Amino acid sequence: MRLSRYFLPILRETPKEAEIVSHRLMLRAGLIRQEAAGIYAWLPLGQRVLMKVCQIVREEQDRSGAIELLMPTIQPAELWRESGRYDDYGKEMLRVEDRHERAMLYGPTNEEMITEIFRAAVKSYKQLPLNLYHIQWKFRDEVRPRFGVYRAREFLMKDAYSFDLDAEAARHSYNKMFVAYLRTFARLGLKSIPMVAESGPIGGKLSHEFIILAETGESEVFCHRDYLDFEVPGEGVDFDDVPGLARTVAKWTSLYAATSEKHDAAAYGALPRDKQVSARGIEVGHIFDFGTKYSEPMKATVTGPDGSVQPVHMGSYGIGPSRLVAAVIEASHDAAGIKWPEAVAPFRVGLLNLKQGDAATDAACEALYRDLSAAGIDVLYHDQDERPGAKFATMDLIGLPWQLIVGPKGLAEGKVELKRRADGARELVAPAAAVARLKG
Ligand code: 5CA
Repeated sequence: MRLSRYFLPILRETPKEAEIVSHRLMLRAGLIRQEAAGIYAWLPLGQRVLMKVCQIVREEQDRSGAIELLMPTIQPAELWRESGRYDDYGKEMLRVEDRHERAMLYGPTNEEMITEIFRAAVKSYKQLPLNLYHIQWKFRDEVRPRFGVYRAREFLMKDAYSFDLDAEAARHSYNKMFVAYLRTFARLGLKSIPMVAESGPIGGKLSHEFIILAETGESEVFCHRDYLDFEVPGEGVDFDDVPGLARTVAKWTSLYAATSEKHDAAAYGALPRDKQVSARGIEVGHIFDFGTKYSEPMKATVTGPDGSVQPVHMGSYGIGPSRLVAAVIEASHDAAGIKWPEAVAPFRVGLLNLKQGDAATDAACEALYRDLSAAGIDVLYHDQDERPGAKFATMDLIGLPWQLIVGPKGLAEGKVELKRRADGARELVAPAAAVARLKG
């Protein structure tokens, strides 16, 4: 992509309203723009990151055996009257009326709708287990939307819903999501810790929040330090291995870890001093096992092996991809801007032409742009007429993992500069060698 033909509205000034670094950087780097309180447009650069986060979430859901579908954002109130949540949800729910004066709502979550889809099609235990998920916008009329997309009113959620014959099978479905979550956050370059949590309006007794430790986190959390060094299950993890997954989950829940709502000061106090971590955290995922809370009132039943008809056991599993974009920035930035991990970077390479209009420099940049693009590498080519200093500042701000810096001085010696954003490491190499390095 040539910057001259792209849409990247960079802000030179730090926006006053932004209290935390990810919000400031997202506004400045032209990732998002606020359209109303807690409601954001995703600009092209932000959209690319969001889609990359979604793709990783999707791959790990699919790997665990979950199946993707897509439910609407607008739901009929009737469904929520069936579960009894229509009145419970209160002011957080955005209620609308259609032209026929039917009560509708903008979905804050989808337990009711997925239960309706399930009960229309599944009648026998032989069709279980089943886990259906979608990635769709949600609306919650939060009292205090803040920190940009971190706590928004409209936000993207991956929500998965599992269906099983009994509580034991449901536990395995829960464990599958638990492990898929550990893998998902690790692939995003984040260290997540599952913590015992309150289940709130979703319900159920068993629930874990996946927390990223960060100073700006909204939650107060307490955990055992050893979690920070636990190994995340690899790509080859067998999601059908019931005892194997149970062991992994047992290990990841064996030590103390709780959010403030579930904090047990005595249990925490009993940990050795040097193992106590009391910190702030960002909730990036939340999983729930709520048994028959929805299937019973909504009559989502299956015939079991013994011929009896019984309500299915359910769980739901949420991840916030839009919040994750902010969480990745909170975890990876410096004073100059964002440092995207390769996995979610909007482009892999920024190509900087330090002397736009100089025939040799232009030609070298064009050749690099062509060769990198041909190799399938996403390049953002800064081909505008700006001072080198301004180009460096823009590239550091938007945080692409690699900068390829091309100027007349280096070219005179047959060299270009390759800079790694993560640690600022620089290398002078021949243009062909730079391409080879970036391909590798
Ligand atoms: N139905 C369940 C699980 S599918 C559910 O709604 N869970 S939740 O309320 O915990 O939300 C799931 C995830 O969505 C959270 O872990 C968080 O990452 C994200 N999320 C929730 N509220 C917001 C918000 N206001 N802004 C951004 N992300 C949010």
